[in-house]
This record gives sequence, C-alpha cells and structure tokens, in this order.
Amino acid sequence: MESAKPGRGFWVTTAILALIALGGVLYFWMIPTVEPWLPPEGGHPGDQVDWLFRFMASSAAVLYTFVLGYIIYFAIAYRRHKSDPDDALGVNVHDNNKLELTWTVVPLLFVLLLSVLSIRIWYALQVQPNNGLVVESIGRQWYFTFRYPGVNGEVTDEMHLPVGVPVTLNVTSQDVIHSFWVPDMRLKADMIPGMINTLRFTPTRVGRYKIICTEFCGTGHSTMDKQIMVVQPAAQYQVWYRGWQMRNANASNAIPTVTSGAISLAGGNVAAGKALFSQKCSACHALGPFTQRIVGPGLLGVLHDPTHPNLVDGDPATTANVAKILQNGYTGSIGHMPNQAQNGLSNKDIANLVAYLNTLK
Ligand code: HEC
Ligand SMILES: [Cu+2]
Repeated sequence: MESAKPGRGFWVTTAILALIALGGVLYFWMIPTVEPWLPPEGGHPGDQVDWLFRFMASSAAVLYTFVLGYIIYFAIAYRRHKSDPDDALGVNVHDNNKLELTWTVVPLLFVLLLSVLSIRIWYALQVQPNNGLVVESIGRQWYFTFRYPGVNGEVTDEMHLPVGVPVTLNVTSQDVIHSFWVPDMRLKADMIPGMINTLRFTPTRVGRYKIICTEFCGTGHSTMDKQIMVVQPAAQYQVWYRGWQMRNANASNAIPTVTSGAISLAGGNVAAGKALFSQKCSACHALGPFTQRIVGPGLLGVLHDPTHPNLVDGDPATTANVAKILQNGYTGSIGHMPNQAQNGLSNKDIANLVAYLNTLK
C-alpha cells in the first residue's frame, strides 16, 4: 500500500495545473482584446457587467482546471497496481475536521462574494435612480416604438440618446411578451403587457447599436432586429429630438386600445393622417398600386381605383370599411395587418388616416 502523503508527482501536477489555470485567467481578462465575440461595451454599467463576467469566468476556469486535473491525477497515481491483490482496499480516511471546515467555509465565502458583487451591479442597473433622461419603449409584433418627454405620440424608427447622459428606460409591451436586448450595452429586459421593467444606464461611446428582441413573439420574431440605438453628441441628439417634436406635433398621446363599434370619421385631418402614415404604415405599405407590395399591398388607389372595388376582406372600398380594417386588423392571403392597438392608433388617428387615404389616387 502506498503512502497517503503527496509525492513529487503531486507537486509537478499542481504546477502544471497552475499554469493551465493561469492561461484560463489571462484568456478571460484579455477579452475582448483578443476575442472578437464579446463586443466592446458601449456604456455603464455594461463595463461592470463585463468585469463581473471576467471575474466569474476566470474563477470558474481555475476551479475547473484543478478539480478536473486532480481527479485525473489521483485516478492514475492511486490506481490498483498489477502486483496488488484483487481485493486490495484503498486508504480509508475518516473525520478530517480541518479539511471539511476548509472546503465548506472557503466556497461559502466565495459564493457570498459573488452575490455581493452581482447585487451591486443589479442595483445600479435596475433600481438606483439616476435623475437622467426618461425614455419608454413599447414592444409590438414586430417592432419597437419609443416615447420621449416632450414628443407627442411615439417615435417609430430609431432610438436616439445623447452620449454621457444617464438614461432611465421603462419598457413594456402591447401584445405579447418581447424582450429588449442591446448586446453592446449589456442591457436586457423582458417587455411584458401590463408591467413596466426598468433599465438604468449611461451610454459612454458614440455609435449605432442593434436593438434585438430575444423572446419568441410570433412569426415575425426573427425580423425584430432591425432597429438601432443611436448614441450621439448632445447637439446632434437635439436636432433629431426637435425633428420628432415637429413631425409628431399632431400625433395623439392617447394610449391606444382596440375600441368596439364604428369609429366616427368626422373631422379627419389629412395633414395629421399623412404624418402618421409615414410613421406607422409606410414600413408595410407603398404609395403605389395595389400590386406594389412591401408587406401589405400598395395603398395609392385603395379608395378610388375602379379595378379595386373591394378591400382585401371582400367589403366594398368605402371609408367606413377601411376604418374597420384599421380598427380590427385583418389577416388574409397577403399577410397580417395589425389592429388598432398593435399599430398604436387612437380613434382620432384612424379618422385622420382615413381622411388622408381618401385623398390618394
Ligand atoms: C406589419 C405590416 C403592416 C403595417 C404596419 C400596416 N399594415 Fe396595413 N396591411 C398589411 C397587410 C399584410 C395587409 C393585407 C392583409 C391581407 O389581405 O392578407 C394590409 C392591408 C391594409 C389595408 C387594406 C388594403 C386593401 O386594398 O384592401 C389598408 C387600408 C391598410 N392595410 C392600411 C394600413 C394603414 C393606414 C396602416 C398604418 C396605420 C397600416 N395599414 C399598417 C400590413 C401592414
Ligand atoms: Cu418580439
């Protein structure tokens, strides 16, 4: 029987494992300098999130290397030799209090340390007020919209932010669960109907960052990665912000829901309808003939084309029937036309849109 005292082989193994572990630690701390898969962080506390990731990953590399390395080493060093009898027993070790205390207390302290570090970053990311710009984002099938203080209605293309200014971002959804993800900012929050989740951060690098939905939300989910968070110098941001203030001057602030019953079309404002159309409809509808499709059909002749007497749902092309499609949505052979709530339309918006569509020929 061999001695239970570690021999030279044990110390050589330990040295080799220490070298491998050191390699693992260096690897994780040098990301993203040496590894392009982690994009450089665009903001704070994204930098802290990365720090925590590096810390956890390099600790895990050390643990993994030593645990696995020693399992392999001991299996080889203390195997049964050919010369041992078939029923040879190993050394039985009982009740080593010092050892048991060590392997309980050390991991306990380490796990506590990890939780303290994680909770601090979670607190900065979701709870700690930052008195900065408050922006809202609403998830819809299948795009995001944004609300800014001082801008009527919703911003429907990109999300712009001034660099260096703290942001409180409140997210929710109007239809199904989506998830708001900006990998470069290390930001992710579920968008849940009827609930508001908050992300707090400060963009620190000018640039264009993808906003991606990471929760399967229907057949269009995979296309929900087209919008961008644009971080820019304050002066440029102001130009963009004033542009949307003007563009949305006539937009309604009402929280849109599906209403029942016919919508009154009296007093529809063509100019307001035109502005709304470019925000909410032009991504899917061209101002061309019925056959000129984007997602939905071209709408140039929707109310005044003799070759297009009926709407897609078979009803005659009248203003009341167009309003009905805007109210209820319609899914047919061409695709899915979102309803009033999904498009974020108030009754007034629908009256304005129909007034505008009625001028197209
Ligand atoms: C996500 C894409 C999408 C958006 C956004 C969208 N539509 Fe549609 N729309 C469609 C599709 C697809 C159809 C055809 C549905 C079918 O028949 O299969 C349609 C059909 C229509 C029709 C019926 C056309 C006809 O000739 O019968 C009208 C009118 C219409 N949409 C107006 C609008 C307006 C106004 C907006 C903006 C508030 C809008 N749509 C936003 C996809 C969209
Ligand atoms: Cu989604």
